Amino acid sequence: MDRTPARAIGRVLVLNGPNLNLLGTREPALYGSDTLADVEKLCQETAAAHGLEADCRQSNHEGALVDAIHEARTGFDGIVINPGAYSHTSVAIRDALAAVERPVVEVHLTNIHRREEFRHHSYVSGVAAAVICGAGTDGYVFALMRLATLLGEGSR
Ligand code: DHK
Repeated sequence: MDRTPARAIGRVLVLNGPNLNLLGTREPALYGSDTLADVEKLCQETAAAHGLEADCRQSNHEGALVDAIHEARTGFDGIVINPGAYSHTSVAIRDALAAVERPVVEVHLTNIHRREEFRHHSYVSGVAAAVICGAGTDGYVFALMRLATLLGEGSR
């Protein structure tokens, strides 16, 4: 089925958190060999194919991620976020996402539930419309597809 909408349905912020700038060289057995640039290219292409415009950002700093999320209050219709290790620690990022009132899809490259126990809980999951983990970089594709569906439904 061709799910490509005839017109743009929204702008999406794709946010990657700490250490994800090292993708490709960081523990490749866990996180794969694709670089952050590869992931961002994949996100741009997927977004375009689903009628979305993606703005991809990465930061190692919690406050910078909070600031970027706040920008979504006026500039974006939805958020894809891999909060990295902040998933497991950051009430500030969770609160920022809740404040923005935009659909959020949380992505983890790895299956956090098969890893150390401290990774099993994510503060972000409670404010996410969907959570995708363990699908590698495909997770970003699934996340953008889900946002396209949610935003398309919202515009009908
Ligand atoms: C990425 C990280 O950097 C870790 O801290 C998380 C997540 C898992 C991922 O799988 O993408 O625990």
